[in-house]
Amino acid sequence: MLTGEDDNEPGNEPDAKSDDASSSSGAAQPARLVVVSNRVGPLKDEGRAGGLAVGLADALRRRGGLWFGWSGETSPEGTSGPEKTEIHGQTALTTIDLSEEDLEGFYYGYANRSLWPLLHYRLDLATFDRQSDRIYRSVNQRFAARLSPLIDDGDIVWVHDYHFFYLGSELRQCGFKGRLGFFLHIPFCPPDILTALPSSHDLVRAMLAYDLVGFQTESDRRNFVAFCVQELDGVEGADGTVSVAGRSVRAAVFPIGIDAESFRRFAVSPEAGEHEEMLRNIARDRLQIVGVDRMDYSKGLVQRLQGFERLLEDYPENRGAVQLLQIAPLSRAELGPYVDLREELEGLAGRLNGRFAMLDWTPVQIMTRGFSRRALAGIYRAARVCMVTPLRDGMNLVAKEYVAAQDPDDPGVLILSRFAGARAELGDALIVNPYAIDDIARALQRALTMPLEERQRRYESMQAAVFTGTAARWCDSFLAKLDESAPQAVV
Ligand code: ADQ
Repeated sequence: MLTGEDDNEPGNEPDAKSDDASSSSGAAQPARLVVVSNRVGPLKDEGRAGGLAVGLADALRRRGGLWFGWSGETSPEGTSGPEKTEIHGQTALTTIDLSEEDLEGFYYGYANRSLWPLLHYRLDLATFDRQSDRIYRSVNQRFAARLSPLIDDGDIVWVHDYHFFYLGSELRQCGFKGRLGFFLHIPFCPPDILTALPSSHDLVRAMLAYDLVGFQTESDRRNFVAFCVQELDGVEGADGTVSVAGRSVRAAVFPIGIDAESFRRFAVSPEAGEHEEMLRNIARDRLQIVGVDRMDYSKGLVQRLQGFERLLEDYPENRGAVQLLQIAPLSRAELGPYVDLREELEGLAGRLNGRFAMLDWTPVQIMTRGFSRRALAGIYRAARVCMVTPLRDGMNLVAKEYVAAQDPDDPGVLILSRFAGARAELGDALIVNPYAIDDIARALQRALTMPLEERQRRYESMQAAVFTGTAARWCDSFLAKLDESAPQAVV
């Protein structure tokens, strides 16, 4: 996801449209790329950008382009206020504000109280109200209206994630006739869950305005196709297309990756070394287990702590010999389920520490602060085990970062949820059911006692996958498929 928590570099002239914007796919130059996402940038990976930003920045640099989204700020004018643009070489970063009402209805409301839980299969946490639905559609419409004058039909437009399901159809309404793609970074739940959303038919119909819709996994793609077939009387074609009432969209799988080479370099940087050493010194001869996740209920943090507690109960030789560092930066901390989660985790960690701690040993440490990419790489390298146990996750980049950061001579062990998208590529991790506390405890024990030879064998196969399925490849394969798609007629 584009968290956009990093600051962008200052830019030069405020001019969003590049000179060769009208070049079409038939010409030698590839079409100009226009990326739309909730948060924008950063363009340069100086140790701060996530895999996604790196992949996109690379493509934007090569093609020249525009990256358009929310500034991260609110103002009374909201989406009708002035654009802010930074130019970096051939690429412009252009953002607009939201109003307070938009922030509440669009971002906190529909995107994060309705869609996020629902698409992560958490019908129990999803709430729906027509006011948020209305504001969400309206923000999509206004973003399309602001973007429209900045692009032309020779451009290739790539919209990202659950904030902008309607943006493509709104752009078509504004008259855009060029190629239009969409990528969903989070899961797409089965039709039986999605239909609980009062406007689910409208939402999926809006997705049909795109020429290409990309998903992280085959199961997400199948769920989308199933919705079109079961709910909208669509017909599945042989070539990955699905047609509904005369409109046809191609649905395909593009697992997102990381910039593995950079991450490996980060892991041997002096800053990484300092963090690795610090952690090893603190742990002394204890084995370190690490978890790195936004504090989100989709990440399975409660069950993870319970699994660790079960390890200490069932395998008492680990008492005093292992410790768990959970890095969990706060996210959407204003929303009720996130407040509850934080309380529950802190209570759980407090009880666990109270029950097992020794004078010189604290079993669990939870940290909510952020780290630079290099520091994080050092922390991964110091950890014998990394727990990536979401209850549901689109992909999970932490799993890939942990693998990329390992020392090939003494690699650690990845414990991975069967419900993370990364499972499809990282089958040589120890795969667990994140709901099954005993399963987590058993996997932890196995990881902590795994012989070097087995750790190396598993690492070898996983690193091959991580270094092949990179962020650049994800980006290139999506754009290649979009390049070859015929633009849809304007609806
Ligand atoms: P997220 O839910 O944010 O992304 P994830 O893929 O794990 O989940 O990415 C999190 C990123 O934040 C990682 O790059 C990680 O290193 C970084 N991070 C976490 N804690 C940090 C800290 N304290 N300091 C610094 N960096 C930290 C969504 C979907 C995922 C999907 C991605 C990309 O939910 O399933 O993999 O988008 O498509």
